[in-house]
Amino acid sequence: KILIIGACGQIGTELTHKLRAIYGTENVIASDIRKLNNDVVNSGPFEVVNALDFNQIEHIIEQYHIDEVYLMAALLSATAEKNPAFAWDLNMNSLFHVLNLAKAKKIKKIFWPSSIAVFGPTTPRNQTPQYTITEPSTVYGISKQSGERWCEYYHNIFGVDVRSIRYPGLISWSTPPGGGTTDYAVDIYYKALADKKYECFLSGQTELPMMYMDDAIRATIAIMQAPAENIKIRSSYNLAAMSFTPTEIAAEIQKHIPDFEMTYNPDFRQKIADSWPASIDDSAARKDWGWQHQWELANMTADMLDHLK
Ligand code: VAH
Repeated sequence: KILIIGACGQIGTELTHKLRAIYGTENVIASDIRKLNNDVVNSGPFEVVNALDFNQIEHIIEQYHIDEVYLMAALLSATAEKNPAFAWDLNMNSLFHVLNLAKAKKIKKIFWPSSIAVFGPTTPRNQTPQYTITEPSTVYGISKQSGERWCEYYHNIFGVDVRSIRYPGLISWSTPPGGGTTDYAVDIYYKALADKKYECFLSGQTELPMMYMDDAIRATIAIMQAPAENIKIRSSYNLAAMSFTPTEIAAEIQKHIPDFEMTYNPDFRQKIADSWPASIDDSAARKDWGWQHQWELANMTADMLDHLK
């Protein structure tokens, strides 16, 4: 059975629905810090779990005979800058709890999300390689870089089967994002439909790696279903689909909403975005476990506007 911690988050929500469709609703236990009134909670088994409470997690694992855990709870980049101590605590200690449960053989497999935020201002920005300089300059990035080191350590020393992906910015219509720097690329669709205008908190030329949520969920399930011997990288895999700038996504939206207007008013998140790569080399994921993205800016924009209108 599968436990998703952080099942009501931006990734967790769609991940829960997809996993329930594949493995059966009763075999996928959703959990989050609070019981919200949404379809993740109302469509299958749900438990209130604090990702920082080891005993709570251990109890749920024993109660439901869980063998796989997807740990999706975290503070993202923008929020983490405002709450560094809590962000470090939540992002790191939730990981240690799950790694230690696997070390104690209480669970068999872990998925843990990393991010392009592990890269920093000294990382080569274009087609960033799988192995390169990682000097993250954000609290979130530091926690993800450290988490990757611990995942690899627990795999090498204790044989823990933990698998991880460095997600780019993720865009979805079904869940609002929570405190990320790439969230402009989600907000813009809502605002284009509601107001036909959007004030972007990043400058128009800020190129960032992005991915449609459908691709991100498919990659998450693919890496977890791959035979263990194919997972050669136990820190975290680079993963990519597309890169675009705010001006490019605005132009794509204008093909559907001709009088859509974009203005730019960069805020503190510009500095975070400027520390991240513009594009990512994900050849290792494509080689080791057959990754292949399906969504680009044009078909994603059509799909987003179609779902949100
Ligand atoms: C964030 N959406 O903006 C997340 C992600 C690469 C970006 O880590 O913090």
